[in-house]
Amino acid sequence: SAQKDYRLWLQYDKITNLQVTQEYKMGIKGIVSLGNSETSTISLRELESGLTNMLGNKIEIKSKIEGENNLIIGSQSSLSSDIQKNILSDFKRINNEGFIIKSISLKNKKQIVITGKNDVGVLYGVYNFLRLLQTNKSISNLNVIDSPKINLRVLNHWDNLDRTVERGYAGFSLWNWQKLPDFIDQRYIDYARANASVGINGTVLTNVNANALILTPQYLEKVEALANVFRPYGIKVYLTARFSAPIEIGGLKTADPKDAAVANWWKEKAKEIYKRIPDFGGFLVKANSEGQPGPQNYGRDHVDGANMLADAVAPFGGVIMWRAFVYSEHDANDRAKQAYAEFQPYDGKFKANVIVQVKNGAIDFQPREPFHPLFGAMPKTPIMMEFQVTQEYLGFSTHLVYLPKLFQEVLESDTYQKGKGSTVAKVVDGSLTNTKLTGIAGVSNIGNDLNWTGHPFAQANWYGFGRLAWNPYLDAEVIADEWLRCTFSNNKNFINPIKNMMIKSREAVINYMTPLGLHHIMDTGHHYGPGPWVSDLSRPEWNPTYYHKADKNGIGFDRSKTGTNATAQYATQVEKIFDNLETCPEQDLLWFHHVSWDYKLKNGQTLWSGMALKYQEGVNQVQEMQNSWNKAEKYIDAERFKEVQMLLQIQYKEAKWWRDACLLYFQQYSGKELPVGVEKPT
Ligand code: GCW
Repeated sequence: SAQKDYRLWLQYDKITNLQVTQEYKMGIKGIVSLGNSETSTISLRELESGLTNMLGNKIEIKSKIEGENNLIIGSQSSLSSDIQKNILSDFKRINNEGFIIKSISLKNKKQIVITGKNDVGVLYGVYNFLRLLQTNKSISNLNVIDSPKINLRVLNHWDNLDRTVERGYAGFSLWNWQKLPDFIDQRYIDYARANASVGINGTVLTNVNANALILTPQYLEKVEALANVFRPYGIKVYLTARFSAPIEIGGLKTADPKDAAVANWWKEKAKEIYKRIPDFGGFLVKANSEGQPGPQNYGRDHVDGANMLADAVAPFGGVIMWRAFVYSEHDANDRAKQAYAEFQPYDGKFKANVIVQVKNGAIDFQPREPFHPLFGAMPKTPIMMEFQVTQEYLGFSTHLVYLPKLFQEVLESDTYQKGKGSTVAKVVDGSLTNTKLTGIAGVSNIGNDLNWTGHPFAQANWYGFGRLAWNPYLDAEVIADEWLRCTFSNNKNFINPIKNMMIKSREAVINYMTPLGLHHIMDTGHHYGPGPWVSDLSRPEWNPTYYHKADKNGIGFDRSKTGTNATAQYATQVEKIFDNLETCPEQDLLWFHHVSWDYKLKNGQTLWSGMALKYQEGVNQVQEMQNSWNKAEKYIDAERFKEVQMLLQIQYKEAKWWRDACLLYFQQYSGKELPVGVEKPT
């Protein structure tokens, strides 16, 4: 069953429900594949093996449509005109990557058509069709018409060339640079399948902090080999571009973006890359951030740097994903304000193929952050979302935390930038400002562990990221339901309690780590476990004490107008809500306000008691997760059951560690007893 771990949500187990199997066997008598590209071959192969495994018998592959109840797969142009007639109007409703799954009547015979404008759309349709079966949905009267709402749906691998992964907790990098380009690991193919099955269409192979070596011919040859594997799955390859590459590998004296030789070096580099990889996606750049080189080293700005690179890839249709994750020790009064302060004035100044990549919150991938104020604030600039799928601040791959809940919360947040209903999702899918170039990135949690992601449930975060990248309006609970059925079982006695466990897991981690708007109090450097006491780091804004500001008077970071006025970076309606203690959501209280230990929470508890009880609640929630999981044993394989059971036991131990460490530390300032109901530290 290590196999099961490896197969992710593409298990294709034999369906146990007889009635369901009966329906599928009646409804699928043969497959007719009309395409002849590599992608169509993949579609056919996926269907064939998926159906064979799920139904327990082989489905006939037919060279032409004979009889009824065939699955006809092929892109629009490959369909005969009598089939096209049935679905012509549906093609108007999909974009280039969309698909149509439809029951039609052809010469009075019932057939199912899976189509799209091109073969990748068909492949997405095939995976969706297989998912219908995996989740035991009826296929008797199909009419699914769907398209991705975001153009660039990419994973960001923080993988270094030595195969270490920055903030990676699932082994080493998948990319075996030493054996590439000639050795194609089966894992690359299975990685592509998994991504395509949820609609991910891009991958940045290298760490934003990586060196420039990846851009040398020796490595580009290897990148090309990976691109060739991923291409038929609809996945484009991107690379990080270290800004100082012209010096480090190009032999130039400078990397000044205004220097003609530098601009030319990048143009030539782009040409070289596109010669190997004609559909290369473009570059992701971390510049002048946490010590990385950038245009500011030469007195230039982000616009100069991004536009110079944009010019280099524009002739080939490439994009520049320029990160807005910047902060500096020189303006340490409030790190949360810096990205907005630096980037917002650049609105409208970037070239058309630049998209600014913004983390979901203004600090750094915390268990909870209010949405980043840049969303909606740069209407003339494409802005893409950066989520972190790897759990840097959320217990690595040891803690079970279902992240789509976090992603959904951010996407649903209302920026009010164009009045009520201006959600982050509408910024990201471009509908708010009619932006054509749109994107979403997830910092990958994938490594070479047998199960890819370290924790079996961390697979759900990869899956869920992909589903939300396809459609940022999906509900996290629906995604959890799908994932559980595809990954484990369709038995509702398993699904219901375990789904509930997943849904609650995100609030649990907030409760036992950073309740009520606390943030960045993890131990230093590695960010695992509590460290609210750390105060001696070289840069002030790296210290947990900088973020919680606990003292005898109270706790919290005053970002309201009596403090750093970070709230002013939001639209007025939002600013007012956050600014005012009465209206500021309690979940963000200590993010925006410094309040006294006696401050009365909405439920009547004092801040101190309420906070202590939240820590306890987090611990209790992990215990409930354990109880739910223990009841799941009889529904799933022993190996994954045991793995999750052991991991939950660690999580429970560490939830108590968090509670005890934080409460003992903060108690020195509050000077108060723990309230009834909070267990004494052991
Ligand atoms: O969260 C911080 C991480 C760094 C990371 C950086 C970034 C890749 O601690 O490890 O570097 O963010 O996003 O650039």
